[in-house]
Amino acid sequence: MALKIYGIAASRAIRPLWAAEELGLPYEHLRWHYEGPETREPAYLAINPNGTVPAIDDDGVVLFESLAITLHLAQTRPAGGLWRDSARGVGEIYQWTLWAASEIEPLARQWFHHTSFLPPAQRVEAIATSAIDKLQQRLQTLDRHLSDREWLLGDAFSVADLNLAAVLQRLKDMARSELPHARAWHQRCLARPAAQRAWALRSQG
Ligand SMILES: N[C@@H](CCC(=O)N[C@@H](CS)C(=O)NCC(=O)O)C(=O)O
Repeated sequence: MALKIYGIAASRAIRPLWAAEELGLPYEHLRWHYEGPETREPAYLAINPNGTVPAIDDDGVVLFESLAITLHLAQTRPAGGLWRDSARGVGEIYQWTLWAASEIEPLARQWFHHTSFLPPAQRVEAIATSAIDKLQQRLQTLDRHLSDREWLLGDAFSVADLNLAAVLQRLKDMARSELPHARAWHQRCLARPAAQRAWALRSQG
């Protein structure tokens, strides 16, 4: 098959899986766990030297970094509707994707690790509290932006929505205020049939 997606769905591999489902792409899903053993083998390290998931091999284009992968899939299949052909549209796709990666994901990760993921003895409450507090101001920014539009770029779903919604997958648990527009947008994103199909893969490992 032309497109291979490496990594179990219960990982950041959900992002390329969701993108592939949105675009209607046939793909081979290599359900490898981020703890190994396959991702520790030289054959996988030649694909992703970080040893992390996800990675893809798109007919010879080999990439790691989940959000770079979704951008690549969207851009190379413009008929799929996730990309834009205007300078403004492309700029906004990068803006929201980099905002997700740099302003949201590190804080969301700190909060999740220090409330749930790490063994209790390794959790530091002060790190979780500081992260969740900083996130609130950014979530308010998102809520204001979405107050007069359905999707990040306006009236149609794009890869920017996919990327930010996936990074904010625990939005409901992270929000400390009403955030009506952000919550409604997040529900719209996750209710999409392609998102549902991708998330269903998580129960299959
Ligand atoms: N920034 C990378 C992070 C990749 C990453 O850390 N993936 C986790 C799974 S969600 C992983 O493979 N962890 C295993 C490890 O760090 O060894 C991306 O977005 O693709």
